Amino acid sequence: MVMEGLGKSLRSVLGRVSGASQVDEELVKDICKDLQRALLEADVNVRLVLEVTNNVKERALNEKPDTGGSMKNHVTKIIYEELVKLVNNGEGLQLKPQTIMMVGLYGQGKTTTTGKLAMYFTKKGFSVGLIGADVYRPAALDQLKQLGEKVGVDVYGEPGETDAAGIVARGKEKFKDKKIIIIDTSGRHALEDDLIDEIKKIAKVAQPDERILVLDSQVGQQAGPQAEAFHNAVGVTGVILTKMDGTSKGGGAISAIQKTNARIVFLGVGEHIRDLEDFDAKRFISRLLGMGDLSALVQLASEQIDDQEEMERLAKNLMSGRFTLNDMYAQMSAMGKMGTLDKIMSLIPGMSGMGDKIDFEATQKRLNVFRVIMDSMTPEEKNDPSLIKAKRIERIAAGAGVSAHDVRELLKQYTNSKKMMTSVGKDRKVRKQFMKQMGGVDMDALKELQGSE
Ligand SMILES: Nc1nc2c(ncn2[C@@H]2O[C@H](COP(=O)(O)OP(=O)(O)OP(=O)(O)O)[C@@H](O)[C@H]2O)c(=O)[nH]1
Ligand SMILES: [Mg+2]
Repeated sequence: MVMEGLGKSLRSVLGRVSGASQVDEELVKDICKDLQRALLEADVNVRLVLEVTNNVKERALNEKPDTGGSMKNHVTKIIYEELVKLVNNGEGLQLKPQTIMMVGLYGQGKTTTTGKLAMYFTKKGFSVGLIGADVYRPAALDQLKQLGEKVGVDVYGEPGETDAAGIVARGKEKFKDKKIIIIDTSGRHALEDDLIDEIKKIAKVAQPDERILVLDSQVGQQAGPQAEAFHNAVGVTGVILTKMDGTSKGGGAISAIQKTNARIVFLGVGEHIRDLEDFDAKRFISRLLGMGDLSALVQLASEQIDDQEEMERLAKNLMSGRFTLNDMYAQMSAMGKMGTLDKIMSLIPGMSGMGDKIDFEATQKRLNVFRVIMDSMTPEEKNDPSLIKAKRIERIAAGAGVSAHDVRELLKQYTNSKKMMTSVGKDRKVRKQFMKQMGGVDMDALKELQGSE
């Protein structure tokens, strides 16, 4: 499988759910098979795979969707929740005096992350000492010293010394008054016996409370074997996934935590020492599944949209190329409720920048005027505003007690909206996204997803 295979195959499982015309037992079973395949290919332990898929099956068939929620959202939500459980392997690093040893292959981010952790613990009020035990790469100690300087913590190292375990022993002695000691070790391009021997020796001397595997999130399928090798050597207790600011969605991490039975403690999200993020299983899975920033979307939605039916109708009309004044009204009022369209669009993968900025208050005011004007129209006119010419404009304005200018404003707005909506409707990919987000997704179910937080 290609890199990021897991995220991709999981997204295709969800795609099958949302693309199905009907969710029945047959489909649930089929989807569970796909889910099984996806997880097994990611090296997830067979027992756990069965647990996940059995839970999904059992819950999908027996639990009732939330009131008003669709079966599709119900199943999507269950898959999401079971995956969250799968990566939720325990708490982050404890705030107590401890020795932490960093391990990982070349360039994964060990040294950078050592600096980030130093900053993290310093901020929490702990005294921190760093030990540079990378005797493999000549510049390694300087890199660590620079980081130590930035954070304002002491760094112990012995330039030219080749016995890493010896450095660690002396460093621990030197830092015996420090609450937190973090040991940076060397990496290799590939798993090699001398690296494994070295970190075993270091671990023996250091007796670290935490053995943290630093893993570049781009590693993908290689994550499993790497994690396993380090785990066999020193017993990995935690994983930090780095470079999550890149394009990778971190699918390989699931294999890594399965192989080590460890938990993910942090995510590295940039080159700067500040770029360390607490691991949040829900956010992580949302990202892996390509659901955009679900929690942000849900927050917006909870500010309220209840006219799901309206949106579904609108989305359907869009598909058929129809767009009436009533549609525009529904669309505007839904957007008014949700804040700015722009904000929403930016949360949907592939849709950022699609929306015009719509001011909530101004929208409400205009809507009130539009409502009055539309009440003076015949159903025929509302369905086909192109019928409305000069004479009708006069009549409608008089009936609504507004100026002809106001009526023209409404018609102009309609023409613009229609243009935008038909351009959305024409692009198949965009239309699918739009349908999914506006029509197919039950906002209540989304809210529910985050409800337990
Ligand atoms: N964008 C981004 N870059 C990162 C992150 N973490 C580390 N890097 C970069 O990755 C590169 C390698 O990081 P190092 O910390 O030197 O990796 P290492 O594991 O210590 O490498 P060796 O000591 O050579 O084995 C550097 O250019 C870092 O700036 C991250 O979370 N995001
Ligand atoms: Mg390094």
